[in-house]
Amino acid sequence: MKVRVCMSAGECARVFVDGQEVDAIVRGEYPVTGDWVQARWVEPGLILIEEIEPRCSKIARRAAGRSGEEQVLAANVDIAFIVCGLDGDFNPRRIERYLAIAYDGNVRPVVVLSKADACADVAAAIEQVRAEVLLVVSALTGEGFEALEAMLTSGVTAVLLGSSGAGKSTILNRLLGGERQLTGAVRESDSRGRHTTTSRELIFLPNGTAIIDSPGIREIQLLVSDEALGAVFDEIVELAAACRFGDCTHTNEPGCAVVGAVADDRLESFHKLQREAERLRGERTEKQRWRSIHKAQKRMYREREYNGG
Ligand SMILES: Nc1nc2c(ncn2[C@@H]2O[C@H](COP(=O)(O)OP(=O)(O)O)[C@@H](O)[C@H]2O)c(=O)[nH]1
Ligand SMILES: [Mg+2]
Ligand SMILES: [Zn+2]
Repeated sequence: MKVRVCMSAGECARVFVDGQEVDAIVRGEYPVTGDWVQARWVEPGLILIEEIEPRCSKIARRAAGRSGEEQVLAANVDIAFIVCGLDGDFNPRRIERYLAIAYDGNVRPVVVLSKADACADVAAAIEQVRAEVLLVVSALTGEGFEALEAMLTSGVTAVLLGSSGAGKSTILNRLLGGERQLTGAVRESDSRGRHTTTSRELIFLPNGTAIIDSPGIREIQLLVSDEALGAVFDEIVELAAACRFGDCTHTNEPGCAVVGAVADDRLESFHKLQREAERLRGERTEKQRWRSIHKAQKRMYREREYNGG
């Protein structure tokens, strides 16, 4: 049977079977929250996950640590709410990173500027964000929730992205009308990265919308395509068509149509993310190359053993 994963922790997971959460064990590749999987009962109350269905979309980043691999955080997501507080959390550059991740994973991004009640000049903040869809909300007053709820129709899967303290769980609680997710006060210097939300978990709103609340992602390294970056910085791509040189890097070339037309910090951000994505993609292919060499080597040794040395 085909069921959906609502929580994943390596070899163990939880899945939805007929609206009930059931424990599961995994044979083979580990699934992530939101995955559809082929599974069967092994005993009452325990499911065996045998195979992961191909993913339609994903939220992924470069894994922390040295592996350099892609780490998928959530699968089969329709909308990514990129939550950014209009308090000290506000950071347009971070929003650009999340936008790139969403576009790269084939997920529709919606920027949600939260804690509107805590901001004196919302218009000035909006001015600094470029997004196809942008909502301003306050979980305290309920401002903006009508627009938010209008996007959450039955059958939709949404994920809440944003740094720790952005207000994700508070938004989810208000949508649920209860206290399902733990919320926590913003820690001033959260250097050890303890999060109040500890696991990505898929839960359902009463109308059938699936929502994945994620713990604040501390480090978001961009393992994304140039196309995804182009979607984030679409105005730069558009302007670049008028640059004198086809391979203009928009740094110091004569006849550049981008420099001067785009805010300096935004162009700087574009260059920075482009360099980062290029570097990480390069590292990844290098790692893959070595891995396949090692595999081939092992195969060779094995064959030699079979053939008597
Ligand atoms: N003033 C104000 N504070 C909020 C709002 N939403 C969340 N907060 C506060 O921000 C802090 C972090 O919220 P939380 O939902 O736990 O953030 P998360 O880490 O993104 O899940 C908590 O102290 C909340 O009370 C809001 O709309 N207005
Ligand atoms: Mg939270
Ligand atoms: Zn240029």
